[in-house]
Amino acid sequence: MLLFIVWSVSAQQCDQPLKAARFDCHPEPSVTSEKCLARKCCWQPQMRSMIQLFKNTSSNSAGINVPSCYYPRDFPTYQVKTNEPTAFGQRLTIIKQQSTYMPNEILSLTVDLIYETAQRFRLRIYDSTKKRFEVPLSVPVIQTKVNVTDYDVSISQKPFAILVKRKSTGITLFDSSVSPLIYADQFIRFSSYLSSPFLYGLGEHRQPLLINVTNEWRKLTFWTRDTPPVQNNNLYGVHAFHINLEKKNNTPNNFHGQFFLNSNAMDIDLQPLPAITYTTVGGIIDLYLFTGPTAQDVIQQYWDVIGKPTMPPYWSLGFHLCRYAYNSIDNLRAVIKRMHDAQFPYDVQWTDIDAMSSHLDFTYDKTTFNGLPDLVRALQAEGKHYVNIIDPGISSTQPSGTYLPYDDGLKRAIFMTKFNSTQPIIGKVWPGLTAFPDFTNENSIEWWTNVAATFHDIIPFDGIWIDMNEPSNFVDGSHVGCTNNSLDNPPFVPHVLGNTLYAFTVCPSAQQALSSHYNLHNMYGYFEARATNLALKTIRHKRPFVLSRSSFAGSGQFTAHWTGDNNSTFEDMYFSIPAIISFNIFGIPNTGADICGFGLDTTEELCTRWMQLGAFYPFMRNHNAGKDQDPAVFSWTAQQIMKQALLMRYSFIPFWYTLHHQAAMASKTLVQPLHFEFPNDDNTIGIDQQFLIGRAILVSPNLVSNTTVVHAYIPQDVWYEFPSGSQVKDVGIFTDLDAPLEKINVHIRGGFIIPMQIPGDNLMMGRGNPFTLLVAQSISGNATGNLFWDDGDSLDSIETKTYNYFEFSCSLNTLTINAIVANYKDSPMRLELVRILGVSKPVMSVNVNGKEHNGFFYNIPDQILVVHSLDMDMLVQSIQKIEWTTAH
Ligand SMILES: *[C@@H]1O[C@H](CO)[C@@H](O)[C@H](O)[C@H]1NC(C)=O
Ligand SMILES: *[C@@H]1O[C@H](CO)[C@@H](O)[C@H](O)[C@H]1NC(C)=O
Ligand SMILES: *[C@@H]1O[C@H](CO)[C@@H](O)[C@H](O)[C@H]1NC(C)=O
Ligand SMILES: *[C@@H]1O[C@H](CO)[C@@H](O)[C@H](O)[C@H]1NC(C)=O
Ligand SMILES: *[C@@H]1O[C@H](CO)[C@@H](O)[C@H](O)[C@H]1NC(C)=O
Ligand SMILES: *[C@@H]1O[C@H](CO)[C@@H](O)[C@H](O)[C@H]1NC(C)=O
Ligand SMILES: *[C@@H]1O[C@H](CO)[C@@H](O)[C@H](O)[C@H]1NC(C)=O
Ligand SMILES: CC(=O)N[C@H]1CO[C@H](CO)[C@@H](O)[C@@H]1O
Repeated sequence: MLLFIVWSVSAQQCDQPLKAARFDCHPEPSVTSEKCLARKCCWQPQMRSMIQLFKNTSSNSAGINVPSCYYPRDFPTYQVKTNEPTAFGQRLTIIKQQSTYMPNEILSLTVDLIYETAQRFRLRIYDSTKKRFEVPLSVPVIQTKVNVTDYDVSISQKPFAILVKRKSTGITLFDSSVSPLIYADQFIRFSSYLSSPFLYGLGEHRQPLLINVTNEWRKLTFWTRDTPPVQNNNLYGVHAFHINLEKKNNTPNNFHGQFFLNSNAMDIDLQPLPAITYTTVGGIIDLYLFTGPTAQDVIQQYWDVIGKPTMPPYWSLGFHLCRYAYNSIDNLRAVIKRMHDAQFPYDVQWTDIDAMSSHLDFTYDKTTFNGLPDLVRALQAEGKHYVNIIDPGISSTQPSGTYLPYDDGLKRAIFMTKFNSTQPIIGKVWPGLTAFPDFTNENSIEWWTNVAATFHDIIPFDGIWIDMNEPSNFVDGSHVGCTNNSLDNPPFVPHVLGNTLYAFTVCPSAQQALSSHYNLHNMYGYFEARATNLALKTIRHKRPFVLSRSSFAGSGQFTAHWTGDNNSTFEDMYFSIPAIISFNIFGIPNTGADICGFGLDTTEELCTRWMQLGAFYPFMRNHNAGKDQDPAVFSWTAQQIMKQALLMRYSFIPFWYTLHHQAAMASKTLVQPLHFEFPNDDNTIGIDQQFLIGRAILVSPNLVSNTTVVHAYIPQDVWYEFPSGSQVKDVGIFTDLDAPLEKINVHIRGGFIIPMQIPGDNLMMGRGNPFTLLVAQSISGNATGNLFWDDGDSLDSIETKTYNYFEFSCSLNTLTINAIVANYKDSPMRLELVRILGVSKPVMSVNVNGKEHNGFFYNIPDQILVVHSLDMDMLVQSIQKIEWTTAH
């Protein structure tokens, strides 16, 4: 019977013995032979493998396996009708003779092949006659093609397919011939070969850094959703971007990237062929290929399209402290006092929704938080900063004339409206019934600025935390549900949590200024972050700090990010590392996780380990909903360890600040995996329990409870242990590093100079403190580094060139300090001490700017030269030198 069914479609056409090459013809749940054969596809039922049953992989995307219903070879698809060269490249029209299985298939399409740069190729496939929704992201528009590219594009006419190869190696980067293109109004599906089964990216999902589909079928869903970050669910953000490793014997490992510029709900399926399949319910096919060849190159090329990250204010690099349910100003005061008494460096105090009056945005509870404005001003007087939370749901039930955010919003008509109506769509969030601002409506910017400014007059907050902006809704769709039109219930629903597009959010049929919520849902957080960033600039005239939970490609231009409502477990601590590395790839490098865990109560051991790790997150915030977990609440011993971690972070801030500058100006990630720096060392593929800050600092945290060693990989290079400065002997191997509770393993890479500063009580208090340099020499005794410095808060320090920029270099026993730009002089920059690692011979004398300097010592066993008592003004705009002579 089974054979009969298979052969009934057409024996030859269904003969695909390579199961990894079968492409799913029925991605909806509960496929049957009848439904499959109705699509004229091949039916061969597959059992879930015993291994999967054994592993009990239960969730909605694990356990996906070989499709039972797959395309026959001759499944109807498009063929090229016309093909002509254009200024930007080539334009084809493709047609299909008959509809297949989805309603409203579009049978005539236009294909643009755009040769944008030598390393960037763009493929657009859209309806030849009717304009369709396109993602409102301002991407570069290229009118004229480049003549020389690193890629070759070829076209298959019949059936239509696109093939892209890397010229230098011949490796296939894209090949859509593997399965038929389906292009219907609400269902677009296409596939391509991958160059290897190794991918990075495709977020936001909780997953290890490396996506390895050597032996695995994987389904990832993209639809922003408020849910605890557990594996296999669609989460808060959408980033349909990945980096694919190209592996071929005897050629160096290259990387390329692929970005699907589409904001509709989608699934991305991966299978071991290896191949990728995109299934989206709207928009057009707008696909970018970036040819790297390094991973950093791919990331730069991607950020050229989506926008570079914002430069954060300097103070936001410090330690942030928050808690849900301080519940009273006395509790809040007690926390601030014990942090102060215990002398922890700390910069930013936050409050959560419990400080609001009845959970109303832009209010505070004048009873339980009586005196909050004064408390904020007192913090600010000490150089600290304050951030408050704002959710998008605006209460719609306050008496008219009493609640400006709603009244003014109604007047300006900036709320999302019900389908085919001018009435706001009403859902339910923390304050009860709420309307949802439409941040794609340009009038919403002025409204948001206006209500935020009014509140800023009461509490002068320094940054805004935008939460719940998936947007989250405690009732599905609205308080009266949704319509049953094709936006709310499309013919195909990706594998979203809750099985409908309106689960825990607003009806997709709701209307926004730019389009339906169906098309814009995934960008809700993006547009809110943009509006909030603009509002803060207008209100404070200073560099904005925004923290957003929901994000989309390009959100890094406006906001930082945290990984949402994790739990206090060692596993959650581990998953924070792949998440932060991935968000660096996504262009939101200023990311962190709730340190010590958000849900469940932490333990002293976990919180100690996590504070050590968190000291190396770009964004460092301890936040939770359980019992108190601020550092000052723990035992004396734990406090000392946490303080060490914080002092370590604060001493590296000049390095971090310079990295932020390079991210904003030159598209460099702050944090990256070992594999990106050591691409030809296969041991590094997928390492995600260790990471690099910039290119120079290797962090290897202990992520396992009750252990005192870390099994870590130290790549082949020169590495020095921090802070001791001794050189690591065993490199290029996995090794057990000593990691008792009081120690986080940190290594400095030879060849780099790290600018550091003596920490103050907070970053503003410490600004004028002396600087130090950590010089980690390479084998040949060389090293380079740089330092960017400005007032830390102005909007235009780059444009007006009101900053300082130094280049440091070390070679031939000489450290050169070159003040390239020295225009910011409001704060002293004195170099006090230099530590040079890897000085292999005893030092006899030291000269500073040609004069003998007696303030030095040489550590023989560890081969470290320390030059102290320098008191060197780095702002003297010239080249300054520190030289040393060694014994022969
Ligand atoms: C590409 O080649 C054409 C013809 O040779 C030339 O006119 C044009 O300037 C070149 N474009 C670029 C960007 O080099
Ligand atoms: C990828 O997966 C395969 C099959 O499960 C496994 O053998 C291999 O070690 C994995 N590779 C990496 C780099 O993790
Ligand atoms: C839109 O609303 C108008 C007036 O209420 C109604 O006549 C019309 O049928 C509605 N259209 C749709 C598509 O629901
Ligand atoms: C929505 O309409 C479809 C088709 O008209 C129907 O099958 C489905 O049951 C309806 N759903 C609801 C919730 O009314
Ligand atoms: C945290 O724990 C709760 C309760 O066990 C669970 O429901 C939730 O999914 C967990 N969250 C994560 C991120 O694992
Ligand atoms: C670690 O050791 C402590 C004390 O022996 C024990 O209570 C705890 O359960 C252990 N933690 C884990 C995760 O095994
Ligand atoms: C080290 O610096 C010297 C002098 O600047 C230069 O000649 C040499 O090429 C450098 N070596 C390396 C490995 O960069
Ligand atoms: C026990 C506990 O606190 N669980 C929480 C874990 O985190 C999720 C997401 O925030 C909460 O919903 C749970 O209540």
